[in-house]
Amino acid sequence: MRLFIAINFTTETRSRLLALRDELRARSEFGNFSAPENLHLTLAFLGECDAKQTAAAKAAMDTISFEPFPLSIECVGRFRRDGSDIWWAGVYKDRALLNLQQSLTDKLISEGFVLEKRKYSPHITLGRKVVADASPWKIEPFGEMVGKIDLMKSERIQGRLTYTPIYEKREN
Ligand code: 2AM
Repeated sequence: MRLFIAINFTTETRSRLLALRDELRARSEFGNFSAPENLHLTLAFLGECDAKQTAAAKAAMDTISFEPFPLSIECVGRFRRDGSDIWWAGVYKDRALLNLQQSLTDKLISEGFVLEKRKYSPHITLGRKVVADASPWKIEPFGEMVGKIDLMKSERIQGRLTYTPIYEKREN
């Protein structure tokens, strides 16, 4: 199973993200844009996991603790790629979010996972392979309180990228 740990959003936040996605799409010549149900914020990408690793990921989630914290979406930006870019909604680097991501990744590493070493850059992917006549822009911030993180399974079902929550950890 291909797994990652993420924050999922309320219907309200999701629809505001969709409006950003649509604005981006309107300015684009081309792009694979995220399906509404696929909008999320990744905390850690685990990759292909067997049953033992899946159990270890759940154990890591169980051992961390966090208080509810505000998540704020503040801009639309991109990662430059040759010819086409990944566009995303940028998330404010709130101390509580960074602490949660750090304690989770520390725990996962101690459980034996090999994780990406790049500095965490919290983003919600809106589109991939995007060719757009646009520059990153700031938005009126919006967001929600976060009180839960999910272990997500990623798979292709009839060619469609599908993410399914398989385990959750709530604030405590
Ligand atoms: P992305 O949106 O920037 O591609 C599921 O693929 C989630 O895990 C996505 O949010 C994706 O981020 C993230 N992810 C992080 N590292 C990844 C990797 N090496 N391969 C695929 N997805 C990765």
